[in-house]
Amino acid sequence: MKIIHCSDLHLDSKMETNLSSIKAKERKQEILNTFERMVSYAADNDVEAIIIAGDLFDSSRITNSTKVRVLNTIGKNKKIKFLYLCGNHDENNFISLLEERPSNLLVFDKRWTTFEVGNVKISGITLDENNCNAIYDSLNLKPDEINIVVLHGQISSYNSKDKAENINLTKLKNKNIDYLALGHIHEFLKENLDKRGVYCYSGCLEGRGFDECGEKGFVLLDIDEKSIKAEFVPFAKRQLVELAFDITGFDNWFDIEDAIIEQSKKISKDNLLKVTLKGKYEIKLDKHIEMLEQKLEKFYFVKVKDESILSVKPKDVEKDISLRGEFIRKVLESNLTDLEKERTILVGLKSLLGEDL
Ligand SMILES: [Mn+2]
Repeated sequence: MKIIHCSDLHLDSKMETNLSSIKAKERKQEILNTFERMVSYAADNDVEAIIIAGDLFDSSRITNSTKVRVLNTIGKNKKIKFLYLCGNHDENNFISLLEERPSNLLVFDKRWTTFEVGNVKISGITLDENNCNAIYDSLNLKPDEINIVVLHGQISSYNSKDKAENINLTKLKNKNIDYLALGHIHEFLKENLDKRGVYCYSGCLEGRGFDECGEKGFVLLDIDEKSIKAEFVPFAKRQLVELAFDITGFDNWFDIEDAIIEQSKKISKDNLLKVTLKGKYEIKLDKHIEMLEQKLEKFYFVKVKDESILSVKPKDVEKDISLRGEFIRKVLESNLTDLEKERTILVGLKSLLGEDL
């Protein structure tokens, strides 16, 4: 029997951090499309249940069109049970405002609730300040059953007092859990919980910002009479990719561009790309960041971030008796940070040369 574990879809996210408003709208639709595509995958592959481990929506404000599409998708796939646990972003408004809930949309609440799917018992609880310390003692799972537990929060191994979003892994050991389906962290992670079970974050379905780089998708659980096999399925329409490039030792900008363009060839143009320049460069290197961005325009989105640092050593200018040399020596001797020294020298030199700042 098959079950999907997903989480952190954050439907209706604004997506405006990097993108133009047109692309932000498009990306917003794509996240919803990926949710629908996942449900089609489930229908085509005889998946019996989809566990949504929180943060289906980004905030309590949900547009009507998104609500209608989600409800339609659930409603027209009656063979699939949707087991939904609210996350810290959901605020329960989706469920509480529904006039009629599709019969296959099953919702966990603030007490332990257990749903049966085939031979599997799936238990979950929405954490809050009142229940977060008591959930461990009140969880009783039978050793001879296959048990999945659903939670949304940050794992920790210690008992932190009142933080409702903390999940104490130590206290979940030896509780007869076979698979702990987690939401909250946007990256896939699967580790052993104890001798019997594993804990797993599915990660989000689509990355939104460059803090969510790499493959995104869901976890497919394949369950027989005794055990659960869990496999990550990459499913995102687009990935966010960061390409770090060290420019140390280059004295020609065009060589840097060529090398970056060469490296970018292995990245699909459907992805969002961030190129980060690292390392140190010398004053004679003339950088053309915007030109590089234009040359990488085939990507769905591209930005070049310059984190490289100007390297001017005192000995480079010790014999320079011009105003320029005197200026650089003064800056290098100052108490400024390396980054501030770099900026000051660049601005100062441009000004000495009479260029626009
Ligand atoms: Mn989330």
